[in-house]
Amino acid sequence: MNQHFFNRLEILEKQHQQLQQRVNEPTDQNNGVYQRYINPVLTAAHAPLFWRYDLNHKTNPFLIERFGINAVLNAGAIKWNGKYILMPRVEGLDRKSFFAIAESPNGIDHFTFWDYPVVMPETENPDSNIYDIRLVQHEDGWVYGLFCTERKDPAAAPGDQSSAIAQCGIARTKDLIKWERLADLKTNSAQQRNVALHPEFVNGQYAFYTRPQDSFIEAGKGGGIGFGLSASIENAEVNEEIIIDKRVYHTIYELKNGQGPAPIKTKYGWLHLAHGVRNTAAGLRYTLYMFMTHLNNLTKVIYKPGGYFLAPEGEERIGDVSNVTFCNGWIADDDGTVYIYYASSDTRMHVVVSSIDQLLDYTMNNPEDGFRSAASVETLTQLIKKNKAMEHTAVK
Ligand code: M1P
Repeated sequence: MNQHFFNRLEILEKQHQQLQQRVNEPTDQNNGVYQRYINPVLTAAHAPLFWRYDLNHKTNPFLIERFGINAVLNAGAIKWNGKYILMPRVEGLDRKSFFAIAESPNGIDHFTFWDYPVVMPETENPDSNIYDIRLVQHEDGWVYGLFCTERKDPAAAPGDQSSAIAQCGIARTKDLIKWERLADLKTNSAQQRNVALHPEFVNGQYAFYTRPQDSFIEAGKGGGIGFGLSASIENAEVNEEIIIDKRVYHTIYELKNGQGPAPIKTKYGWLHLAHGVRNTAAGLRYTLYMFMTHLNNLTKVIYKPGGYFLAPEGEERIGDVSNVTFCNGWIADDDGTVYIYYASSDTRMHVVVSSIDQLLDYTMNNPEDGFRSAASVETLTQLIKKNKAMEHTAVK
């Protein structure tokens, strides 16, 4: 009897159980738009022990971790059979990402992985890596997952082991278990990442939010978040990409931006959550921002508060790629509660809880970016004057 094996296994099982059953509490900070929570909702440590260890003491006498998980990040999200579902990018120690599904009864804690990872079929051109899925329940009856498929650049010079091509992979399902892989999205852009599918038909066609990019890392002349239509989803092809949200000098999205999850429909317009990237002396900084598009003209941005909506704080600032918040999944409940799932520093998943009313108020009433310091001072001065004026009225 290998007592060491069984002692260690008992400790591991206890730790894992405690993590899964840990109750998440709101932090004492609430900025009026959303409530942060103390604990991450999903981490590498949430991966089941039976993924990571050969649990047979004869074949693994030292109880060595055989399949390590490096990170759990950038999750798509959907409400499914009354459960809050996350479909994160699970990254092994070998750097390969794959998808797996975790469910929670309440959206803020007790996220538990399903037993098996998602088997995502390949196309005739196998993916080297797949990640960052955006899940959407489309009005055609399918649940679609749009994700980044990455392959080595066939034109890479000899010895170049890092040039890659990113494109949008498309798959669909009726049960989140069996996935049908469709052809990758075709566009006129050299590469694509951060593509999401609009939940409704537009002029009888499928509508895509795209992020054209010149190369694997650089958006370049790609310009920003694009929008385009395709008659087919089985062989999706967007021939014209209209840039609806441009990169702008001296903003939090000056270097790159990208659509987050599919937008949420409200009576005032479509609410969008996106990420913006700026450069700093310490490297790239990814924050989240919001905007709203017109209900009947999806290419028209009608509200866009200046600055970021959510940025990494505290421990969130540190990880595999530090100073990053990234969101590709949110869930709007029927009662108006909105669960926003974001990853910090390409390492773990968190939630903030908001509501449609709060997100509308924020998006429609927070000041726009004036693009100059003087404009910011003017905006601030107006707010101060308004508040000072109240000191002499009964509205206190
Ligand atoms: O490392 C930060 C993010 O970088 C990429 O996003 P983008 O294409 O907008 O730069 C993605 O690889 C994403 O997964 C990652 O979180």
